[in-house]
Amino acid sequence: MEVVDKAKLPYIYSTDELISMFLAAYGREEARGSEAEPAFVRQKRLEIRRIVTSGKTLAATLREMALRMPFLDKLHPFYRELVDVVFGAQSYKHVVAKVGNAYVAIRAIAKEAITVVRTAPDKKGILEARRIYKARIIDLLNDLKPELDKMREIVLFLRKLPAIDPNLFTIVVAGAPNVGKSSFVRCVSTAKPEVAEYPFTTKQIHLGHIVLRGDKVQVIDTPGLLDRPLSERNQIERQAILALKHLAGAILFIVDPTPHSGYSLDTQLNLWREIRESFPAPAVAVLNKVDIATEEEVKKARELFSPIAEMSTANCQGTKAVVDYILNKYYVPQALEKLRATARR
Ligand SMILES: Nc1nc2c(ncn2[C@@H]2O[C@H](COP(=O)(O)OP(=O)(O)OP(=O)(O)O)[C@@H](O)[C@H]2O)c(=O)[nH]1
Ligand SMILES: [Mg+2]
Repeated sequence: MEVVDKAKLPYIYSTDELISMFLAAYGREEARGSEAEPAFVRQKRLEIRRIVTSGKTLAATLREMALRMPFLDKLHPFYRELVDVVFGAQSYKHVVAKVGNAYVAIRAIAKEAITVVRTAPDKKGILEARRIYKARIIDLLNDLKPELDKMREIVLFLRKLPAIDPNLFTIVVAGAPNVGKSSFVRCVSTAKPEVAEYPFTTKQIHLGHIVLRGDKVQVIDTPGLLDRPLSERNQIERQAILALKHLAGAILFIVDPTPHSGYSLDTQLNLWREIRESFPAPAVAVLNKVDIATEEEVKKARELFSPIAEMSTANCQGTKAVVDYILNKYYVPQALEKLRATARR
């Protein structure tokens, strides 16, 4: 499934820029042909060339813009859903189709203008045809303004999307604020985590990668996203958060059994329940900060969360075991299944 290829996204010209481009292409054509020809014939020929060139230039530009927009139906659901939340899938398709199809109208306008020029009885007729041709094209471009503006907005949005590869197995890190999520991503990432913007939050996500035997998996920490109940979100934010479900190979829920984070075990338990209900991916809980947790605190948290492991992200103790557990349990079977599927083909 396709990922948004930012390098391939088109530059979106504004109506004004397109009008300038059109007029420049029109003006570029110079008189050619033999001096022996009557001036009127030469003028008609030049006019027709100007109409053809300017029409073709404009039509090709509009088409190219539309063709380079990501094809929504082929886009990975993670990206498709984000685009849908912001712009609406129908609206997106409409905008792209309208810009892409403008060439049909341009061609028709040019064809009519050429006929009028051909049959013009005198110089005045040619000038009149030219005036009408230019005016019609400019009208058409002005009509396209809302779509061009929208398209530019869409491209800006797509350029800002985080460089998440939804085709990689992804561990999504969740948990109340301050429990050690970012520390965990730092502990297990092979390189320094990248920071990216996530739609609708001023917050950023941290994107780490784990390279194992030539294979790569993604770890993402989502500050401000998976740390509060969905019921506290507005509709748009909720949808944007739920788009994460298309990524998660597994969810790692980090619990702070100590009072250190400032969130009680009850609060964390509610969040844990909600995340398990809202996301289809398998979720596992793990206890953190065992370096400072009392035996009593750990015991209580164990009972409530049935964690798969205990760790301390302050010194990265036990974090590798957590990753190994998740990969062995959820990634390896999936990778093997993929391998078998390829072998069967
Ligand atoms: N003692 C101890 N402190 C820890 C441990 N892990 C994290 N901390 C501390 O807890 C605080 C929060 O850690 P972060 O990794 O930023 O936690 P977070 O969940 O990413 O926090 P937010 O992004 O604010 O939600 C920091 O002051 C860490 O130094 C741990 O294992 N032991
Ligand atoms: Mg953090």
